[in-house]
Amino acid sequence: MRFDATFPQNFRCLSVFVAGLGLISGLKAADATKPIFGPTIVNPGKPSGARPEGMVWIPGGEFSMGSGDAAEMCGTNEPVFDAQPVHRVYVDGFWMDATEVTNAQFKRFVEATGYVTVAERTPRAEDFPSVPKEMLRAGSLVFSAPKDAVPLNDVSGWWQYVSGASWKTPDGPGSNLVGNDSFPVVHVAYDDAVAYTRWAGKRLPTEAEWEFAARGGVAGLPYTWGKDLKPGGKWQANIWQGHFPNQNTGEDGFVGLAPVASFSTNPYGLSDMSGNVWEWCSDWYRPDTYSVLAAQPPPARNPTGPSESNDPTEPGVPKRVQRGGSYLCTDQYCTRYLVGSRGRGEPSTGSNHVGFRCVRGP
Ligand SMILES: [Cu+2]
Repeated sequence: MRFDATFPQNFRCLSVFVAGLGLISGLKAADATKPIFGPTIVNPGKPSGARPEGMVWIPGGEFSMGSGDAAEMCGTNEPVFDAQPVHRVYVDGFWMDATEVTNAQFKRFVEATGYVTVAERTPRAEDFPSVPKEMLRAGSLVFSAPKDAVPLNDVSGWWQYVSGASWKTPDGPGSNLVGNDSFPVVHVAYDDAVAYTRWAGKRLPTEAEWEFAARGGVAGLPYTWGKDLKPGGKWQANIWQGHFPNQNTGEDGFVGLAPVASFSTNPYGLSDMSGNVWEWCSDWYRPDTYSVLAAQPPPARNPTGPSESNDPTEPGVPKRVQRGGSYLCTDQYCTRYLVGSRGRGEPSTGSNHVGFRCVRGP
């Protein structure tokens, strides 16, 4: 539900906030002992074809997928049980965009096709019968830092539905993309991302492909770059420093979004697999996806996710998986920039911290 009079309740998972842990039924807390990550067994060989522009080869193979740290959290003290248990998964090799899709790339797509994104379309009264007509305005969610500290259990303290906000006016009417060609495109709904991938002859990654790629062939590390948050005192990703959500010190070099590839790449040559913007994956979201796979003989081969979504924190609202966290991630609120953790979003809901990247077969 991109637009609804009950805002902000339906937008909770944008950043990704979840209240009511008690609602997550059927999930058990992880054992006190750490889950064991097996080695990553990388497929040999390379594709014979030429490397597609802007993409890197992800060899695929077998790896341990999931989060090893039950202390990871999202929202006010919600541990990431949905990323457990760690289980064995196999994925075939594929090409992946080295960076998040940029404004310049998305602009070429829109110019070639005339595509109008979900955020630019005026919501139809018949789709939102309970919403007063005057509130049916095209727009999207924009992060807006409050002046002072606010309670972290109410996302309306920092998310605003801005009429007229879209990929080309990311902060709302009057804003533009001048100088921002190499920034990740934002305010893209799931359908917008899929439309772009089709035009580009690509597709969205599955969640398993995304995590295999993000781990860079290395097993069981918490971050895409290794085991320490700030090796050598240096930030490795565009996340939040300061006090969330009212004060961002920009210690990593960026207060808001960063141009893609502003930080070191992972071993596969991928940029920003942690932080900057959340990235859409093709799987439906369910918190029990991993426990279902873990109960089957390993490894799960090229998993594509459950056949339908279920998010017990918002019953009836379908969700697609998002991965990687964003520039708003912080240990004070949401640690889902960690490589094994998961996010999700309602497919028609974009915001200024959600984007995507594409993959394609060899
Ligand atoms: Cu986060």
